[in-house]
This record gives sequence, structure tokens and C-alpha cells, in this order.
Amino acid sequence: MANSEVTFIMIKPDGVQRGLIGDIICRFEKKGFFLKAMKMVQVERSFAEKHYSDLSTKSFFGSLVEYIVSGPVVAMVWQGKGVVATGRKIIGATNPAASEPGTIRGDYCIEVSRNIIHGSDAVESAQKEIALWFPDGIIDWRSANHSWIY
Ligand code: FUP
Repeated sequence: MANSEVTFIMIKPDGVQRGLIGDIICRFEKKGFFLKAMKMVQVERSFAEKHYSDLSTKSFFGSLVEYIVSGPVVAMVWQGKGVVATGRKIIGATNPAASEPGTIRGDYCIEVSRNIIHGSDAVESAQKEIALWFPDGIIDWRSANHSWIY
């Protein structure tokens, strides 16, 4: 079913330290997406390297991994119709200099290396990332709001 699409969203260490967790959750929730899973965790270097394995040849890979392991992150699974693409729109462009005001990155950050949040870029990568971050699976629940959103 289209409205069962899921994406992986991570609030990075700077987003956690700056007290932006509530605001970020609020934006996804008010849109009509459902929070399916959430945990706060500080990951090991090898885990961060696995999450960002597609970027391992990039010059910024080392500093990106340093950044992700520097403090706790909030890992979440959000569900809803088109949540992967719409989630990316809510987040804004990778480089905050190019993110529109009104997006999370457009409103709250300046540097690409401190861009506070991650969102899966495709349905397939979302599946991969959810399996990596939530290896024990997630609770299968359906919000009572479902019939009001759809
Ligand atoms: P995104 O999908 O928006 O997270 O973007 P990428 O997968 O291309 O990049 C992952 C992360 O690498 C970004 F969120 C921030 C970091 N990055 C840099 O630090 N420098 C760059 O030039 C590009 C990305």
C-alpha cells in the first residue's frame, strides 16, 4: 500500500545537542506522517562507516564519521504516502546554503558538515538503513488518525 512507505530519519549529534529533537518530530508529525520507531543511540565508528558506506571514497568521509560518532543521535522510522521524497523536502537540500527557508536545514543550520539531520534518499536505501538501525524490527502499529489523514 502506498501509504505504508517508510523512511529512515536520523537527528545528528548537533541536532540533539541544540535541542531540536522536538521541533523536528513536530514537523513530520503535523504533516501527517506516523512515527513507527525511535531510539537515542551513540554509534561506534564501524557502524557510522557502514551507514555512510556509499560515501567512503569522498574526501569528507573521515570527518563525517567523526561527526556522527561525536554524540548521541536520534534514529527514527517514519511512515506515510511518499514519505521518502516528502521527507527530503521537509529536510531541505544537503548544503544548508542551498536549503530553502521553511525546511529544517534551511531554518536551523549553516554548514554542510553540521546539517543536523539525515533522511533516506530512496525507498530502497530506506529499507537498507532501517534494517541496519533497527535489526530487531519495529512495532507494527496503526494510528487511529490513519483514516483522518487518508
Ligand atoms: P544527504 O543525502 O542530503 O544526507 O547528502 P549526502 O548523502 O550526499 O551526504 C551525506 C552527508 O555528508 C551530508 F549530510 C553531510 C556530509 N557532507 C559533507 O560533509 N560535505 C559535503 O561536501 C557533502 C556532504
